Amino acid sequence: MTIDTNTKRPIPAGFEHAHATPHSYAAMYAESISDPEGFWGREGKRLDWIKPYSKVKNTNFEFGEVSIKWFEDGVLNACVNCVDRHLPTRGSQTAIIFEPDNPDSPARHITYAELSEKVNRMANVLLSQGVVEGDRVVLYLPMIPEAAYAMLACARIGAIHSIVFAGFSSDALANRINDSEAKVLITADTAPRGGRVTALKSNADAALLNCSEKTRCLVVKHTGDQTTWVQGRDVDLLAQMEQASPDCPPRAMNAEDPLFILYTSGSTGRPKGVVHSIGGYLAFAAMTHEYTFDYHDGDVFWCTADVGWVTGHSYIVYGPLANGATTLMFEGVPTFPDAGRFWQVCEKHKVNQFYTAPTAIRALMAQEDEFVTRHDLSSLRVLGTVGEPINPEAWAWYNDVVGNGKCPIVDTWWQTETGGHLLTPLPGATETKPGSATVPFFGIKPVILEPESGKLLEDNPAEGVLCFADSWPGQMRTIWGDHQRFMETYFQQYPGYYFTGDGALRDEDGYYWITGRVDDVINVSGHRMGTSEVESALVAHAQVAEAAVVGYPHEIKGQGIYAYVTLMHDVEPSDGLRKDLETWVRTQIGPIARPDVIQWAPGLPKTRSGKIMRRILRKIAENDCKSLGDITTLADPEVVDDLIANRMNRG
Ligand code: 6R9
Repeated sequence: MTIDTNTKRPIPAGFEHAHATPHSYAAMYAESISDPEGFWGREGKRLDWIKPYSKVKNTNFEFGEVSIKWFEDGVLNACVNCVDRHLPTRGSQTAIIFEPDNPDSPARHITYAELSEKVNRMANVLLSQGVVEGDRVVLYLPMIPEAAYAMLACARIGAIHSIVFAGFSSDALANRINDSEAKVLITADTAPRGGRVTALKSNADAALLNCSEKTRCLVVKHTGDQTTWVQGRDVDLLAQMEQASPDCPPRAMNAEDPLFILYTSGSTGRPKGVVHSIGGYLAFAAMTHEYTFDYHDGDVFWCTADVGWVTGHSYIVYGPLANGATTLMFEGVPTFPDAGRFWQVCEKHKVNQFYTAPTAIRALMAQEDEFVTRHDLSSLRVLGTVGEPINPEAWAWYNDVVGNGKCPIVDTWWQTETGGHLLTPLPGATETKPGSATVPFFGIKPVILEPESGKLLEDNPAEGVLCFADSWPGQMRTIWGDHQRFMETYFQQYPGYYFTGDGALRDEDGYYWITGRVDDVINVSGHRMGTSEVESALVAHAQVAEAAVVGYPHEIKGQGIYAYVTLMHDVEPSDGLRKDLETWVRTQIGPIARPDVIQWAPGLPKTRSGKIMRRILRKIAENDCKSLGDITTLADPEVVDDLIANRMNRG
């Protein structure tokens, strides 16, 4: 069955009173573009300010002078906005529903009053450990409420949190602790996920061997599993919280002070510490959460991402809590104990908005529909996706089988750098097309440029690189410790624009379709991975001389990791060595970076100037060997024949 992707799907019934309707979207969007000061000046008021701002927007995209400031003289506290201000009206409302990995363990409902108490206590523990305003605190935690407490506790005292995804290895963790010069690491003993257990604390121990001796380690005893304990360095966080006062005055922070750092992969070099600041980020996360999901008071909102990624920051913690929502935190995985878990949890907690990644949808779609249909999903109103393009088949299954044709699908395009949604349908306002992220959010000015010349393509249809012509409050402010790299990465290639690294097509209706990354970043199950990171890990192995990594189409993951490896001259390839390299990359970066395919390459195709021709390697990995294009510039064209003859994922 081919799916018609070009005809707009009407807005389902029941969204007549949505926050945005076709008419109001058009009017509000027009205003947001013609008068950003007025528009955002009003929207900024969705937050509580200790001292209101008098300036709204002060942004400059000019290379060499890039500077992004919103609400710059305003004073506020993010934690107060997510917790304290809800207490008078919502103290006994559930703020966080915690659904544990094991379906037989009871769920926990944490009210706003309890959230306040925990966060205040944790903030006091941080203060007692010497953490002061501006200090960095690295979080290496499972999907447990303590992760949200820790984020908010940092925000309360003006410390900057940096979450490292619990699936990253100890080496990756150490790099991030060192780059951010963190004073404190917060981790947990062990993390159950999908019935398996990750030894977080022992990874943390290994990481801390390579960090400053002064780094303290606060440990959440979550499972109670035995771990080693370093006297004087390790602190039992929950025990300390019990001793601590439940009252910690919030720090008055400037809108432009950093709220968090989140490391993300780029096309070159080490992961970049993306810096988001308090006022603009929080206002944007709250506003997008409300409009994109048509969130209303009393709704139960579930974003299945991990807090280690930006999606978890904006749409598990900051956006929903700023809006006084009930947000669900799920410790487990979609397929444990079986492929019905997501839907069982939706039914159990009467979830209204459900937000997940295409990779999860594809994995579940491959199972019997009965895993879905045996559950009562009538509470669902809006379904969201994020992280990678959704293929029309997965979109249709999500729409028909999960949403029963009644739930608008919001395909939200955004990035760690953007803080929140930039391209997305709004449930009551935008007719959808399967696979398209549709139209810009309020205040967002997307453009398509010709990749080579940078020429602005104004007519429809247009295909090229996706850039943005002006700033929005949730935009990242800098790369931690390297503003020059920030400017070079995002503002140099196409002067005057923010460059996303994505390619896109704008169709006759003005709808945007993301065509994928145009740089050396691949997207594995919605996780961003720099091919250069995997290459660096491989060449760090004693038996590897050279490596080149590309993405190739993978049925479930979207993209798989394909590594071409040249061994040292005296090393023989073997299956044992292949396994060794897989394990090696896991320990260097983490399981998500493990190559799906390792092909032994006696040589790599290079230009005469020594540049690896990835275009050719991509084609071979895709089994598209007939259209290799021009290979006459290669120093040694024969290596290509060998690579084709020995390609690995035949099919
Ligand atoms: C939020 C998040 C960002 C990259 C981005 C793009 C891809 C995200 C997408 C999408 C197509 C969507 N991406 N959402 N591609 N359709 N709806 O995922 O942030 O981890 O920084 O990744 O993900 O390629 O540039 P991040």
